[in-house]
Amino acid sequence: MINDLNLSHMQSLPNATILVVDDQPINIQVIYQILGEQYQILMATSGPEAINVCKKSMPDLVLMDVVMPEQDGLTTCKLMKADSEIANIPVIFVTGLQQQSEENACWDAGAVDFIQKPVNPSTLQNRVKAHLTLKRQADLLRSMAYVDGLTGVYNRRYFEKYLHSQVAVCKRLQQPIAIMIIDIDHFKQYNDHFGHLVGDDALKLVAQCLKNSSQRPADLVARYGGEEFVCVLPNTDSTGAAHLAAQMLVAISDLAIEHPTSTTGKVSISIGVAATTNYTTNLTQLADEQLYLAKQQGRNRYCV
Ligand code: GH3
Ligand code: MG
Ligand code: MG
Ligand code: MG
Repeated sequence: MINDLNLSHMQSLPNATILVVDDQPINIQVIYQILGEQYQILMATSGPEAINVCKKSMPDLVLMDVVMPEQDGLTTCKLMKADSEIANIPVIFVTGLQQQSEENACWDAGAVDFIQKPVNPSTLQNRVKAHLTLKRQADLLRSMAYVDGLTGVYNRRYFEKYLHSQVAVCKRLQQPIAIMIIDIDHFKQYNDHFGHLVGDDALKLVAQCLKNSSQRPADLVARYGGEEFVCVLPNTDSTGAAHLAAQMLVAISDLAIEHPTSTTGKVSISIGVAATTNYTTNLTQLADEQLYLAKQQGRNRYCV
């Protein structure tokens, strides 16, 4: 996910990836010999390269040299902490600097720890292990806070956050943005007929189907609540959003989930679509109004 809420990089400790940044390859070699058997090691020999590797590979931890030509480790760490996409990656400084003031500068730059060169292998191993464990727990908490427990898609809290951030991105790039609100038709009757547990299974199937239908990496599907879902579509106008809505109706119909009391005999959805290039528009309210129309006009359709 393209922003600070990246949840796709939770890794177990044994598979953790560590980026080692040092302008002297021999120093990287020393750390590689200590950690290379347990972890996947990435390397960078300058600050700018380190930031590129972080964005591309999202390592779980960075071991950073302080003194480097061009852009030192302190500046690099500060840049990382200011960039929401990679700010959550913990940075440990590994340096030969001795002064207390220099050590303090490392903390001020946003480091989680500080290791002296020459490196004591046991200290390095144990500090790394401790920080990777903390990182893994933090990732897990973040994911639990933003993922819907039943369906596995994002929850409403994440939707609000994501929509907010993407409106800002689209405004900056002068691109349209669209959202959809998706509501399962006659779902109360479905539960009444099959029971809540079967209803839960249907919700899971619908959620996964909607997620699979969305096409671009920036598209986001979330559970809005109950039997309602939302979809955020950055850089999408009403025509593009309507196109996707039509595809979702077909995809849900193709699931062919039996629903004896619905008009089609299958579970169907209604969709309210709203798109804008006016970034102060309340998209959720607009989409909700369109959803209401879709229900009024007979369900199993979208309105835009
Ligand atoms: P409409 O076509 O107008 O949307 O009718 P509806 O029955 O889908 O709408 P209504 O708002 O009357 O009922 C929504 C139902 O969704 C009621 C509730 O039982 C069901 N529901 C909401 N959350 C869950 C859930 O987590 N699990 C299950 N099984 N059902 C849920
Ligand atoms: Mg150096
Ligand atoms: Mg509803
Ligand atoms: Mg409904």
